Amino acid sequence: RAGTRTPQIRFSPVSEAQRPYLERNGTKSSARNATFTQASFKSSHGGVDPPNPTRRRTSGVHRVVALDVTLEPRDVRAVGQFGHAALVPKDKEAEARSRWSEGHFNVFLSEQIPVDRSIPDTRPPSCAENVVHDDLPTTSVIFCFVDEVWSTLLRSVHSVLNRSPPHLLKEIILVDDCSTKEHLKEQLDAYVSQLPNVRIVRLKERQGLIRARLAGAAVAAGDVLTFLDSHVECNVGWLEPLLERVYMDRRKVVCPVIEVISDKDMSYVMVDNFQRGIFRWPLVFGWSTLPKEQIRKAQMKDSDPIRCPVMAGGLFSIDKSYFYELGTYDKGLDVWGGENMEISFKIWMCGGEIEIIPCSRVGHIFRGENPYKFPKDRQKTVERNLARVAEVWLDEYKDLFYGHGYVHLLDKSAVDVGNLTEQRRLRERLQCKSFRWYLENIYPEMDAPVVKASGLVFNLGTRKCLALQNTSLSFEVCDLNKQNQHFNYTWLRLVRQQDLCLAARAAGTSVSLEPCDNTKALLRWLHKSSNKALVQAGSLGDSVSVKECAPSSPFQKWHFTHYYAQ
Ligand code: LR7
Ligand code: MN
Repeated sequence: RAGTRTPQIRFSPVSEAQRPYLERNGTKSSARNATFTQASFKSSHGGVDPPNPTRRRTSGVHRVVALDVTLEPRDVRAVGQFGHAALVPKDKEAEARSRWSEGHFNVFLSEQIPVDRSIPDTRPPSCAENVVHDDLPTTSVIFCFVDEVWSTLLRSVHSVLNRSPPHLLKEIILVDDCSTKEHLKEQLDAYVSQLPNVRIVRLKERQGLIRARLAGAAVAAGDVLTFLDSHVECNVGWLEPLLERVYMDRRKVVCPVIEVISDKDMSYVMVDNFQRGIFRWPLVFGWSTLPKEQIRKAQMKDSDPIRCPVMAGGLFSIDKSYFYELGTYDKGLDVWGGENMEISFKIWMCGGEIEIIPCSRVGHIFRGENPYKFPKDRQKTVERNLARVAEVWLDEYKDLFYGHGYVHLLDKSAVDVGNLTEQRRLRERLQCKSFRWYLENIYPEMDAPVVKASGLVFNLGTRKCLALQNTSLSFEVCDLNKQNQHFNYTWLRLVRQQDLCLAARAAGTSVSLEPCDNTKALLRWLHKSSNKALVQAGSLGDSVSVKECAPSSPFQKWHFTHYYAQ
């Protein structure tokens, strides 16, 4: 089997002769010229502080070209070579099917494919014009894994060894998050001991990917941390463009284009250009194509960096000292999920940037299910992580998170999100901007009204409006100028005027007013609208009292002046 033979490894200190990676661009600019100093900026800009003291202003001098290992693969006739789809022979189909659950992808096929197979160079042609500096920072590549499949873990490692300039690759750190599979013990130690600069950190207890990454970062010696999932294939020239951006500005956190390695046939599939990472409520990650208008206006080339409101999470490079400046991840996040949102909001709100670099491409096996166990319930783990993120970073917008299916998390007796003091203090200390600023400036396309409806609350039966007199409710002739007739209908279904909310104590009693409290179910009102004009509130009666719902009664139909969202 091709996959199990030890491939050739090209890894040694860089020498001039051994640099097919970097091609001189003709210019004679020295490395020192490339370093931008604060003082020189000030003197050439009339004493004005630079926008970012770490930003470099000169361009690089080298082109990034393909490595020969990619162009001339060992064993050209092997299965899956060149990133082609592989086929399971008819008589092996049952075996392939039975092994699927080992990794929730075609584990059988992966094992047939060389661990150092070649894949197509999918970089946009315009990347050929891109140049990088010859004094880029070094990086530590960190793979954390739990019970990863042998062949994919090795293919991930070999793709880094074979396609990274040795002088930029400080080391590869494998963090074993307390795996139980036998092949990840002595067998892995033995294999890794033959590889240059690859080390294993073993965690005694299962930590989850967030704290496992931190264990890797803690021992990393490179200038930049590069995190990767443990089932990837780095493409030619993937590393230099990432390091170049970090070198230009250490507050840039950069991601490769994440391409698809098919879970079924292991083929390497190129993805569309101009994709960026976004989220939808309730903090669900997704991809979206940049608006055509924006591409045209900015005259963007397909090789230009793409600013992303959020990152996918698994594949990125970040300056090591900047990572620590940002307080790394919230260490209270468990196992899987939410950490991509946390670090994304933190980066943008606290002065950094997230970019996808189209000239850097890495394939990833997207799996339908997590192939490992969650120590606690999966759903509960992920939602608790997200609630931590919402509580620290979302300000008044956290109601949108809870309002989109997570109201139950507000019941503090049922869910313990843990202590958030440290996270909130960090946000304070870094003087991070508000979530509102983030939405307006980084993700303006996001439709995120803080309330669902507002204005006067018109009753179709009395043809009057709700009004707050002292601390009790009454009907008044509608008047937009009267502030006591203005209410908000929130994402958590509260009908509120400042700090007071309508409460439904019991059927037959009048509607009372109580201090607003998102955790109290008796303050929540169901307000459905099949179309925006006609509205039916569950239980407000004609004397502003609570009654049995009577869907046909006009006295139970209500209408707000403005609707922002359904
Ligand atoms: O307890 C764990 N300990 C671990 O070490 C759980 C996982 N892990 C390892 C695991 O072996 C793997 O190498 O952590 C890595 C990521 O886990 P995956 O591959 O199960 O995650 P994913 O690819 O399904 O999910 C994406 O979202 C995650 C949210 O926590 C992480 O940020 C993943 O890194 C991230 N993956 C990507 O961004 C790749 C592109 C996917 C997309 C979109
Ligand atoms: Mn993954």
